[in-house]
Formats: sequence, C-alpha cells, structure tokens
Amino acid sequence: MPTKFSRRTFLKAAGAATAGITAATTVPKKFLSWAEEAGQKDMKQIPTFCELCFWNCGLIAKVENSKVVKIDGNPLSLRGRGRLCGRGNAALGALYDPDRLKFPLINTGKRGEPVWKRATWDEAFTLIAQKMNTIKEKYGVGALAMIYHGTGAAFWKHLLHAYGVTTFAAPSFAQCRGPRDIGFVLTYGADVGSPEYYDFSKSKYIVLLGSHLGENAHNSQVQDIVKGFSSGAKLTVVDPRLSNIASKADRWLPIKPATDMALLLAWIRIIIEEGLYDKEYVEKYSTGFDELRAAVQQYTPEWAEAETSISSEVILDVAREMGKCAPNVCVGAGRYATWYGDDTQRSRAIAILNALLGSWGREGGYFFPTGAKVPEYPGLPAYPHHEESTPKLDAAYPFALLQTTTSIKQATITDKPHPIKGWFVYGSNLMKTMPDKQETIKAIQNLDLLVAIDTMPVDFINYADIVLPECTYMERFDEFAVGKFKGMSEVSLRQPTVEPLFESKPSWWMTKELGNKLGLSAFFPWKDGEEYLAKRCEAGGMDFAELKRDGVIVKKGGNPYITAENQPEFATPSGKIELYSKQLAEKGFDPVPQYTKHPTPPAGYFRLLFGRAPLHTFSRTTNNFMLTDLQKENYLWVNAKKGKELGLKNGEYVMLVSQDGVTANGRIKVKLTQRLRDDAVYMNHGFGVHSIGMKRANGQGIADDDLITKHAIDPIMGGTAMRGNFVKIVKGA
Ligand SMILES: Nc1nc2c(c(=O)[nH]1)N[C@H]1C(S)=C(S)[C@@H](COP(=O)(O)OP(=O)(O)OC[C@H]3O[C@@H](n4cnc5c(=O)[nH]c(N)nc54)[C@H](O)[C@@H]3O)O[C@H]1N2
Ligand SMILES: Nc1nc2c(c(=O)[nH]1)N[C@H]1C(S)=C(S)[C@@H](COP(=O)(O)OP(=O)(O)OC[C@H]3O[C@@H](n4cnc5c(=O)[nH]c(N)nc54)[C@H](O)[C@@H]3O)O[C@H]1N2
Ligand code: SF4
Ligand SMILES: [Mo]
Repeated sequence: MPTKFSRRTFLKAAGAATAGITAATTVPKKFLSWAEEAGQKDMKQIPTFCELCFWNCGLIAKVENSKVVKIDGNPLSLRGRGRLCGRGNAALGALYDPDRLKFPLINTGKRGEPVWKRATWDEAFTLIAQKMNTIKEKYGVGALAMIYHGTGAAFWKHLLHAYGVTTFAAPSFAQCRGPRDIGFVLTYGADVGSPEYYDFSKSKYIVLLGSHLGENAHNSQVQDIVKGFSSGAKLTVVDPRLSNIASKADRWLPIKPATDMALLLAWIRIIIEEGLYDKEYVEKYSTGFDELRAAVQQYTPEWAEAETSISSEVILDVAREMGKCAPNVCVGAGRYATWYGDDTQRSRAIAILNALLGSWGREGGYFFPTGAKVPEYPGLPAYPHHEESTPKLDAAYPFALLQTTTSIKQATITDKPHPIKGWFVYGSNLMKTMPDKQETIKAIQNLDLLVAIDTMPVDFINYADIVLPECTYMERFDEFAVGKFKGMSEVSLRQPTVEPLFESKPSWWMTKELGNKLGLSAFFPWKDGEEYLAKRCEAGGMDFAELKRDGVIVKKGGNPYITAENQPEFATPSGKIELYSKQLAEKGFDPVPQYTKHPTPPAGYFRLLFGRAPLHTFSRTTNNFMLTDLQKENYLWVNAKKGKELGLKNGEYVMLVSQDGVTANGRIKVKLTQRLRDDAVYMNHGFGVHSIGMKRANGQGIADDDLITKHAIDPIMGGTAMRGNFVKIVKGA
C-alpha cells in the first residue's frame, strides 16, 4: 500500500473491487478530500440509491475494508441534490441491524404463532414451487396474488407475471395515494407524479392540506419549498395540528378534522363568484364550468365556517390571496390521501381548485415533467394471458385503475369473485399497513400459501409460511429508479456497496432461482443482476459504466409550462380538464364533488390522527439503531387545556381504547401541547411493534394500527380510509 493517498492511488484502490462490486472511477471533488484524509485504507466510494423511503435519493457509500462507514448524498441525484434526510443518513443502521432476517425460514407452527425452521434456499424454493403448482392446479392461477411496496418488487412481478398471475396490489395505492391519483386522473387525465410535479420553487402562493412537509421528509420537495419561501412565496397550511411546516406558514388554518371538503368547496365558490379564476385558461382548457358553478352555490363562506370552524373572513381572505397570485399558485394534492372515505372526491376538489387558478402547466403551479424510460430486457418471451379467465377483483370500484389490497383481502375471505389462496408479500408489513388487523388475519388464515420477502422480522412475518430474507438495498443490484422532473429526467442505479450479509440474497437472484424451479428459465436469461441492468442500459443507448460511476444519468429537455407552442393534452374523455365529470355521473357518483358530513367523536373520545415521524419511515426504521437513538417511541399529542381537564400530566404513560372496545398493546407517553385541537389526539405511525424479533422496537409506544378497527372504503377506487377512528384515554398505565 502506498503511504500517501493520492487521487491516482484512490482510483486504483477503487478499481480493485470485489466480485460484483465496482466502485466509482471518477469521484466528485467534494468526496476526494474525505478519501485523502482517511489515508491508507482499502477504500471505495460507491453510488447507489436509498430505499428508506420511496423518494429514492442518490447516495454515495464510503466503504472501508468491505464495511460501509459513511453515507453522503449524491450531488448528481435530482431526488436529493447531494442531501439526505435524517433517515437516509441511517443506512448503516439498516445494513448492520443485528435483528435482520438472516436465513430462509419455514413456519412449522401456526400462522401467527410460528415455529421457525431454518431452511436452505433450495428447500424454501422447492416448497414454494410445489405449493404454487398445487394452487394453480386446484383453483387456477387467478388464486395467486401479490402485495408489494419497494423497488425490488419489480423482479417478483416479473416472475409472477411469467407464471400467469394477474393480481397485484400495493398498500401505497389503496392505503395511501390512490384517491389522489384517481381524483387528478378523472380531472386532468393525468396524475401528479411521484416525486410530485409541484413547482414550489417558483410559487407565489402555496396551500397544503394535511401535508406536513418536513416531518414527511420528501427530500428535494422540501428543498423546493424552502427555495419558494426565500423567493417570497406565501404559505397557508390547513391542518388540525400545528405541524412543523404550519409553524413556518403565513397562515395556519386549524381545521376541524374531516371537513376539508367544505373548505375546498367554499374556496371554489368564492373564486368563481368573485371572478378570481383564470378566465382564458378555464374557457380554453376546461369543460363543465357552468355545472360546477351551479353545484357549489350552497357552499357559502358562512356555511363553511360552521362546518370547518375556520372563520368565514379567513376563508375569504385565503381565496382572494390565491386569486391574486394565480396562476403561480400550487394547492398541493397531498400524498397520504385515504382519510375519510370520500377521498377521491376531495382530491378532485383540489384538482378543480387548481384548474380554476390555471395552475396546471404554469410556473409555480404544476409543471409538465420530462419523461424517461429504460427499455425492457431484449428478447424476453411474452407473458401468458389469463386476465379473461379470471373475473376482475375490483369490479365494485369502477375507477380502481390499479388493483386494490382491499379487494384481495375481501376475495381471500369470501372466495368471491374467485378464491385467492396464495399471497406473495414483498416489503409490506401488512399488520401495520392495512386497517382492521382481525380481518387481515382472517384472510391470511384462509390461505394455502403465504410467502414474505423482507429484510426484518416485522409483525407481519409471524403470519408467513415461508420467509425469504432479502439483503438490504446497500447490498444489491436492483431495478432502476426512473424519475421525471422539471426539464430533466433521471435514471438511478442501485448497486451493491458490500456483499450481502448472512445468507440474505437479492430479489434478482431469488426470482431467477425460483423461476428455474417453476420451469420459467426462459424468462430469466440474464447471468446476474448486473448483466440484466447493463443489457437494458445498452438497449436504451445509456452508458452503464457511466451509470455505475455516477449513480445517475440525467437527461435534459422538455418544456415544463404551457406556451403557444407547448399546448397541453388532457387524456380525459372530453380531451379537456373535466370540472364536471360525466364519467363519474355515468357510474352514479357526484359529477362535481359534494360535501358529506362525517361522524364526530362521541363524548369522552378523541379522533385518532396519525402521521409521519420525521426520523422514521413507518415500521421500516423503528428498529434502526441510528434512529432509535433519536426517537425510540411515539407520543400521544393531547391538547394541553383538554389534557389538564382530564388530569393528564406531560410525560405520563396512558393506554388507549378504540370505539370498538379494542385496547392497544402497550402504553404511550402523553405530550400536552397547544399545537393540536381539542377534539383529536395525534401520534406517529410505525411504533408499538409487537414482534419480539425486533428487539429495539418491540413494545415501544403504541401502534395506531392496533386502534384502526374501523375503516371507510372509497366507493370510487376502493381505498381504505382510516381517520374515522375514535379513542379513549385510560390513565394508570
Ligand atoms: N395505520 C396506518 N396504516 C398505514 C399508514 C399509516 O400512517 N397508518 N400509512 C399508509 C401509507 S401512506 C403507506 S405508503 C403504506 C405503506 O405500508 P407498507 O407497504 O407496508 O410499507 P412499509 O411500511 O414501508 O414497508 C415496510 C416493510 O418493508 C420491509 N423492507 C424494508 N426494506 C426492504 C427491502 O429492501 N426489501 C424487502 N423485501 N423488504 C424491505 C420492512 O422490513 C417492512 O416489513 O401504509 C399505509 N398504512
Ligand atoms: N419522515 C417520513 N417521511 C415520509 C414517510 C415516513 O414514514 N417518514 N412516509 C412517506 C409516505 S409513504 C407518505 S404517503 C407521505 C405522507 O405524508 P403526508 O401526506 O404529509 O401524510 P401524513 O403523514 O399522513 O399527514 C399527516 C398530517 O395530516 C394532518 N391531518 C389529519 N387529519 C386531517 C384532516 O382531517 N384535515 C387536514 N387538513 N389535515 C389532517 C395531521 O395532523 C398531520 O399533520 O410521507 C412520506 N414521507
Ligand atoms: S427522503 Fe430520506 S429516506 Fe427517503 S429516499 Fe431520500 S434520503 Fe432516503
Ligand atoms: Mo404512503
């Protein structure tokens, strides 16, 4: 080893990578100083991307003697721009978690009361293949389904499609952004994207309804909103809780929970009646203005005040401020949108409000993204088609453009419209994710096969028959992350920074092996994950070596705004923005959103509100030792005055009981605060872990999901709304 570490020797060390791991060959200058300081070590810097949430920010791993020692943001990544959120920095906590799933496991006990047998990979795959074939013979391939969240799911979708499976659903749709996407698709013929196409950095006025940006840490989006502020953007936040972003806002509207629709409809009415809308835009690009106007007449500011508890003057002022700043206004579509059951309609109201302000395709509103695509691996056989022979699961929800977990669960319980007997669950902790655990357990007990592909022994794992331990995102090649941005698009590469620990394996490997057992080897012609990605890059005219070196390939181009030459197209039946939706009317839904009153908590109960912990992602990180140091349990926010009336003290532990008499496991610390209304309590989601395998997280705080014993189904798209639960505080825990 040379005694002095120069750039040249660093590159040499980087070149001497272990099998399957190749390092960056040119390193951004910023990082070289770190390499030089560190001296004579066997060091590499390897770009890859984060999986601690779906934002998938680019990161650079510093690897010393085959150990990742530090993580930095990749400055070339459009999703992070060189920065990482607190969770992103905790990659080492995910990679080196001693509680990780280490070997394939077969449950020889009952579902929910497992007796684990350590298995070889071959044993696990043989058993899965046998069970799949039996289910296929007995019930048809339609009896298999997959539920997923995360990048590696792509390989499992490929395997199952190749086998003939057609049922795939994601809680990140039906329990999250689905209603928002459908509300916008019904209005504009397009959704708002992920990352969302918000043009915050250019906005003059921003409105957020229950999106607590900053606590919900969407990396580049948070950077954009801060840029917007520094250029003078005004912000109004509508939230029953003074969230961190609300505390930075010009106006905080502490709305009565479940009444946002009233506020939105009143704003629509004011903007129309005071002529504040963008007349030329509305005339040129939309249809149904007169019907909209007639349908919102009843929603006066005074009426909205009675519903929302926001004064009619404030409602008027905000509408006028929006009108004054139009079209450089962004009324955020939100992300977690399954709130009260009429969520597609609420999202449509947001979409309509933006349309009146003319903000779709305008600076400071919603930009048109630059598209990107990586071609499929060349020469793959076509998937078999079984759709015709399998009745559609989501027939009850006419606008479920993606299949829903709701329908999979119902079909598994009722065998209707056809039986579902096998679930593959990738990266989704169903015990915490889907409402009504007892119903989920009932569905699971009806299965002949439940395969879980995960990294951690989370609550849900205890219900699986076979557990396949995936290596973490720091140890694998994975599907590309393709992102559409303003005037730019990005393809990001995930590559291993170290070899997989224990016997964990990447999904590209698991699916190829299982594919071989199922006689599907023609669908897996690649030698390994790297070759799979390299061939696709080549087919798309991208330089794979460059991608490995930089972590991302960014392409520029595309006009983000409407101009004389860049006229928008709307993929709706009318080819226009549909303020009035004939599609909805034809299916028996309100063509213009209307207000529904939701139940309020009975005496002695509070509405249970929940949201993101800034330093955790759901149950993904609640065992991460770098993050438990920062927040190990959740707290119950209680309005200070109300709490004192109840004799509660700050920091005291309490128990919680749902309106259905279900007591949540464990206890939670009270946080008395003036930052919350007195008709609700609030907690972070992801805590109150039951699984004893999650040693650090087990028993810390209370799980919101223990208390979500009731849900409302969005009749338009099948999403399950969870904010209609009420809880009672029980002292003496
Ligand atoms: N009660 C309640 N329910 C909710 C929500 C809520 O706030 N409260 N939020 C809803 C929302 S917004 C969403 S998006 C959904 C999300 O819910 P899920 O789809 O369940 O997503 P996560 O909680 O992120 O998934 C966590 C699982 O992925 C595993 N995992 C982590 N990394 C990897 C990996 O690299 N490979 C594999 N195979 N597994 C991995 C974790 O160990 C964990 O088991 O939940 C929804 N459900
Ligand atoms: N740090 C961190 N960031 C994350 C995640 C994470 O787990 N951790 N998860 C990611 C995911 S998958 C998603 S979907 C997003 C979700 O991020 P958001 O879309 O911001 O959703 P929530 O976290 O559910 O938002 C909760 C906010 O809504 C407020 N709220 C509750 N009820 C009402 C109501 O009736 N009306 C109004 N106006 N507000 C209400 C709550 O007080 C709270 O401030 O975050 C993403 N970012
Ligand atoms: S926002 Fe944070 S957790 Fe999410 S991908 Fe980026 S760095 Fe990772
Ligand atoms: Mo989500």
